[in-house]
Amino acid sequence: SNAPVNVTVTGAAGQIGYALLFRIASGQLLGADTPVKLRLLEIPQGVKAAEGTAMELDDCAFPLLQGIDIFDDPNKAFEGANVGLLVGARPRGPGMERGDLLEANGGIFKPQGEAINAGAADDIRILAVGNPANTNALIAQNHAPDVPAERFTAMTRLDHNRALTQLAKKLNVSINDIKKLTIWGNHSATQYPDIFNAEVGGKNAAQAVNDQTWLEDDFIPTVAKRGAAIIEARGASSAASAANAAIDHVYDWVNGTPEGDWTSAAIPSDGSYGVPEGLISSFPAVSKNGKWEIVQGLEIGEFSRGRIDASVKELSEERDTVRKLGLV
Ligand code: NAX
Repeated sequence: SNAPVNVTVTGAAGQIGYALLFRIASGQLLGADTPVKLRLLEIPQGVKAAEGTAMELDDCAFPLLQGIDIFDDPNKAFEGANVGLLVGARPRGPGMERGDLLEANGGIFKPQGEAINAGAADDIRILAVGNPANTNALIAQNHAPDVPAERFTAMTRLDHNRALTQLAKKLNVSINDIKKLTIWGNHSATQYPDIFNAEVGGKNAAQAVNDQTWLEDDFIPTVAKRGAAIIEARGASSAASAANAAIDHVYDWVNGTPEGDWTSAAIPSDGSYGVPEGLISSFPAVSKNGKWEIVQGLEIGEFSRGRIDASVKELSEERDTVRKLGLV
């Protein structure tokens, strides 16, 4: 008898959308007791495919799914939204510079931010998945001045999950033995997966690995370039794993992270760890009472400092670019 939660998904007809919607409708996004209503946003050319996916969702007869509406207007799609998964984005085309990419995505995330500001529910929570995810989240946030800034987040959970598996394989342990791993910075090739504060079976993970060459030449590039490796192998970019990470991020945000561990989420910086205030940067994060908090007081060694600073510098540059374009 819980009230249904309105979940708006943009880019619903895309490949991540296809991997995501069935899991939301089955209760994995919010929990097995929470009914959901889906609000799908597509561009006009994508509406028919979204209708096809909606037919399949109907055919699953999910007990928790209380409705599906499809829109090509962001103002309608975000009306009453409690959760917004911003998946649809403009991919980098041939010859496109980073500035062009940011500008093209500004054309998507600015009106979506305005629509969120105008019509979303008071408890709206936003996760930007579409790339460049951190800066897209920043653009939307800047056009939703009435929504608390902390409600705008971007996804680095896929990077976090990738790092967990790589570390577990190296140490020949279970995923469940690893705690307190962190992805810092931008969801891009500059991201920094940090094992220096991580634990394996209660011991320090970096000491357990004790192999700086593996760390620098194998682990970090494998995690950071995993997206490209998936494209190379699959002939298409990560979809089911990206959808899975979006589910993990929102589930933890709403339901809380487990005691004695943290996860990684790109959330607005309060200046912690030298990350300029306001940047939506990945941090070690716990969720308590429905809010993300940055884990404080971690020791950052010289190696980590350099890597974090490099990724944060890239985020600052992206912010400068979208400022010049008048998008934030
Ligand atoms: P697809 O191209 O399969 O789907 C994107 C969908 O978005 C399309 O159906 C398109 O019609 C729709 N769309 C475009 N503009 C829209 C708008 N203004 N409003 C609503 N819908 C719109 O891409 P897919 O593989 O699903 O990936 C989606 C995004 O996720 C990409 O930007 C991709 O780079 C990003 N990713 C982010 C990841 C992360 O970890 N943060 C990992 C996976 C993925 O690469």
